[in-house]
Amino acid sequence: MIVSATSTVTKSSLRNIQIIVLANSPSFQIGAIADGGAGNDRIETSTYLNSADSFDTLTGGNGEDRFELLFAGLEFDSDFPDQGVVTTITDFVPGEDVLVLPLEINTAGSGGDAPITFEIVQADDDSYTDVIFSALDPAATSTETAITSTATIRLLGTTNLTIADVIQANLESSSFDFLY
Ligand SMILES: [Ca+2]
Repeated sequence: MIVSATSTVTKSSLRNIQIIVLANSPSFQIGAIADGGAGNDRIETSTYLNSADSFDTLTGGNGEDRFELLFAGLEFDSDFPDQGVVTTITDFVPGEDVLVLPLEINTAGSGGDAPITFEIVQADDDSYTDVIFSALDPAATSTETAITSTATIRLLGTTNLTIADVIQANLESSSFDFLY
């Protein structure tokens, strides 16, 4: 595996599954690159959306790879409701790889966690497919219009993605005593 990161990176191997964990702390410049290489990999990222300048680029390599993406720090700003592309995966193969999103996202405001939903949008020219997730501001009151904030995971070169390729789970970042 290859990892180039300003994030905290931990690597381990469990039952022949290579595991890469990228944890982007709130104050840290991110924009990590991780490449699982051959074999079945689990690549986990923990991305703090608020304050990030650049985002992670992930490559699974050959094998059946599992991308577990955790996000935190989602803001609800009516001027900037879309966070844009927050993670790029360069070689996602539907039916072989799995994209795992959390059930909820930690928000930057006082509203606590917000449930997320997602939709799949394939580019008109088939050059990528976006998985766009969204959350409704949990702090909104019934008297104001709640802001929906969105962010995009871009799968470069991927077509024919289906909801069977994307699952939502109660993700927690792995914590191991790492053996390199
Ligand atoms: Ca791999």
